[in-house]
Amino acid sequence: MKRLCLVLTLVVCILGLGIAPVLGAPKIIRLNHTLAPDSHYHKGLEYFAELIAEKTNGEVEVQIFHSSQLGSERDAIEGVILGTLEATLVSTAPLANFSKQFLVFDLPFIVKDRATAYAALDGELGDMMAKSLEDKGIKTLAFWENGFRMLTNSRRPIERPEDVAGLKIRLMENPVHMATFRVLGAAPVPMPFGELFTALQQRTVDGQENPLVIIQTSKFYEVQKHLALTGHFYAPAALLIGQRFFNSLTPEQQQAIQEAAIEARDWERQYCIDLEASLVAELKAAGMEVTYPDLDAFEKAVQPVYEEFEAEIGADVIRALRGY
Ligand code: EAX
Repeated sequence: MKRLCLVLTLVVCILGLGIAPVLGAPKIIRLNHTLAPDSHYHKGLEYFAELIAEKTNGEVEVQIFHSSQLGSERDAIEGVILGTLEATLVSTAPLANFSKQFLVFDLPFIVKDRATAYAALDGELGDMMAKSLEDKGIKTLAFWENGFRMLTNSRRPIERPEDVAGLKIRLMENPVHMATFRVLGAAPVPMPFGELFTALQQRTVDGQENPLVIIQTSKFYEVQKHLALTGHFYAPAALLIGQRFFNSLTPEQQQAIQEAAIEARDWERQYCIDLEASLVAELKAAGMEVTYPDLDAFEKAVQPVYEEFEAEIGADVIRALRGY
């Protein structure tokens, strides 16, 4: 009898220990991204976390891991699929390895201005892209902005497409991006972002391409002399959360997260726009030499990429993004 009491007490204690933190403690969303703590992603995510804390009265907490602390963008997407990571903010380019619906945004010069990109991402095209991830267990909360990508390198100023030939350029893992630089005669090197600074520093690659805000906050100006304002790709960012995790939350918590994702999206997009005006001057002051290449010539030079991918992406989808 005594022993039974002891066992029962133990069981109650163990159960109690297990349940108490669950009842009292917040639900944790661990969110990984690859950029620096002063990047547009991180600032937007801090606001996102604040909004969620407010809207759920602290029931849900977002813990942000910057600088690829929990892995590359591909690792993070896989983590969200497997449920080993709750959420991530990634460029849409690596998502093309999981769903072809994303490829259209990777075409060079397809997005001419932000208003067009936002209308497409917040409308039918964005819905289609989000839907294509659902059967993988990924819920897309919103499309944020990474930005218009600019080319940097350590070898020479870029004015014309021919200047790119022969350069080793690090790219995101994306078939359309790779094809674009191959058509320009460059040697494309796919590599996770977390390895990029060292690769540039050690000259394993000659150059890379990223939005100005990343060139600034990841300090690429320390290891790259030449900046060409090409804006050749527009990179959206996708805020992703695991569907199974999301389903484990109450409807009120789910709504709070969804609202916060949209509010923080608008905040982050505006932050990017406001910042852009000053970035060229700042990068010049940091020692970069800036060129304004012949963009018509670049656009003409990369036309074969459209032919290469038209069948795979769909002529109607390409037209939809071009004509929004
Ligand atoms: O999504 O890998 C890249 O160059 C991306 O711009 C970065 O990871 C942010």
